[in-house]
Amino acid sequence: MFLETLRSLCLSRPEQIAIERIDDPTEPPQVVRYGELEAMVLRTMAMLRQKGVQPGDRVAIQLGKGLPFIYLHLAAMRLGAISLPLNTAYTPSELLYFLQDAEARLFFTDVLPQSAMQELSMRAPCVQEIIGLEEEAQSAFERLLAPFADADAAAIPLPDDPDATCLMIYTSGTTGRPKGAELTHRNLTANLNSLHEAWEWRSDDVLLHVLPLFHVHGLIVALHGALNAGATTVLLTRFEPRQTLELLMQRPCTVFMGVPTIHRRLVEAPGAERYSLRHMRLVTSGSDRLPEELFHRFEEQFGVQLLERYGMSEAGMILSNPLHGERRVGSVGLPLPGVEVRIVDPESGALLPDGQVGEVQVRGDNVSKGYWRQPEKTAAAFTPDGWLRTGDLGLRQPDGYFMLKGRSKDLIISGGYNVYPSEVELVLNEHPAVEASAVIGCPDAEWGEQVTAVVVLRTGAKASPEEVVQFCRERLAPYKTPKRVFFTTDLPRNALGKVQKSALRNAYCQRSTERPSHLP
Ligand code: MCA
Repeated sequence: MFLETLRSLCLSRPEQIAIERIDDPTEPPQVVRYGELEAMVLRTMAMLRQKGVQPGDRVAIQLGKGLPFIYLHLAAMRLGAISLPLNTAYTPSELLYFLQDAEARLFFTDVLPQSAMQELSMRAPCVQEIIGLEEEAQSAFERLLAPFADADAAAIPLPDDPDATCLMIYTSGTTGRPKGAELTHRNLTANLNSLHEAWEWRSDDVLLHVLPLFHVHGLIVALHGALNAGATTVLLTRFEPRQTLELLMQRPCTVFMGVPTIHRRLVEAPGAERYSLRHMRLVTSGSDRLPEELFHRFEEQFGVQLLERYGMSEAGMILSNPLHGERRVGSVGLPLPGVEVRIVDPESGALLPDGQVGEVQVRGDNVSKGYWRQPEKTAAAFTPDGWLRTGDLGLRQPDGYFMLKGRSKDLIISGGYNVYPSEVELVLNEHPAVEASAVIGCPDAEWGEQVTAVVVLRTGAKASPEEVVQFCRERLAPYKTPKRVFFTTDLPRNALGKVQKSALRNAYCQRSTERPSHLP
């Protein structure tokens, strides 16, 4: 199991550098060796235990990218509890939902002001303690751990049930509120083993980590991937293209993972032509479709070919282009070791022959057991014979490479983040002037897709696009907030009354932002 592998690495190679945290690249990094990582995780476990954390309890973590996040996450899982990472951009009303739904026992945050914490503690009484690391999280965390020695927790055995949930990642859905995908020790371990084999992780790898830690991509694929191999993670707390290129060259780094928006910002960074990444053995792209033109531009500019792969929160990594062999443009590659992938007619459930587009379905030890306290949604997510329905459409080529061809679910991917239109529409519809709304993704060079709202106002009501955006901003994380708002008098609907989003995309996506947005 992953935690066992990590503990053995910490004990056998205590001097190896696990993490170099870089906040300001002009200052020396904060270095944590594997031996220190183990000691800090043990102290954090002692602190959590003293706060009453029991196996199965949810520990919610909404902390900026740094060491306290990593210690808490690993410590919670090692106690048999469930780590629940939360996006630092979530607004208090989004947080309230997650804390209540998960019935989190503890909630660590370094982003909320005191007033918001007080309000949350009143409205989410299930949370026994909200621990605000309000100033510099690092020093506040050290003070929190001061009374605890690593020996206090050294005797706590590793969790022994591989099928116990250890991590919960909230994903939204086409209907209703977000749901927590439960990932078990077996899921995490299976995924890491697949990636270790496919990408040939090595202990002398140096990963430059620029992704957020609260998603599967940055947490499992990147951070866990490096830790599981005994490699070094250079943890850059904020992605900035020039700093990233500098570090990749000068450190030098061997592995880098990004989403297309990040790769685009790298190729477009001023002076990017001065950088070569030929020394790097693995630069991956995921979380969103990689445009063909970007694949070529990246290679021409930096001398290294991007490796595109495909995954989702419920299953970790599923398909990957090969490390050796053809990285096919426009393809997400081949099933990872231990992962089965098939293409099925979404209506009849029949297996489709190569070349035909159908739903991508996946099975393997990497796949989540389901959604937290949502037996109906869990049942709907799986076929009767145990395959996870991804909701993505794709085909298999005769030589085994898979290509994605769209989505059967109503989902927008913006800068690598999933945005479910229904969640944004629910908020828009709460606005007193809004009669109805529909949210669509419009193609966008920077973000891949741009969240766009088309709104019908109540008779006689008035609102400006800026007001509507502001209303959303107060209730939704910035990446979900519509970047453009158009007003119309009617939404196109089919005979069943369902809004025809493709008609809206045709009507609005080409419209320039300069055009007054109140015109239909
Ligand atoms: C930031 N903003 C965004 C996004 N990110 N808006 C739309 N989409 C986004 N993705 C907002 C900011 O809050 C800000 O809003 C404005 O856009 C400009 O922000 P900027 O400073 O340019 O953005 P940034 O902070 O530099 O972030 C861009 C980013 C980031 C680095 C590309 O979005 C990112 O780290 N994306 C990766 C997401 C990821 O890891 N996804 C994995 C999940 P305002 O001006 O209003 O404040 S999917 C996954 O895990 C699956 C399993 C998988 O397969 O990988």
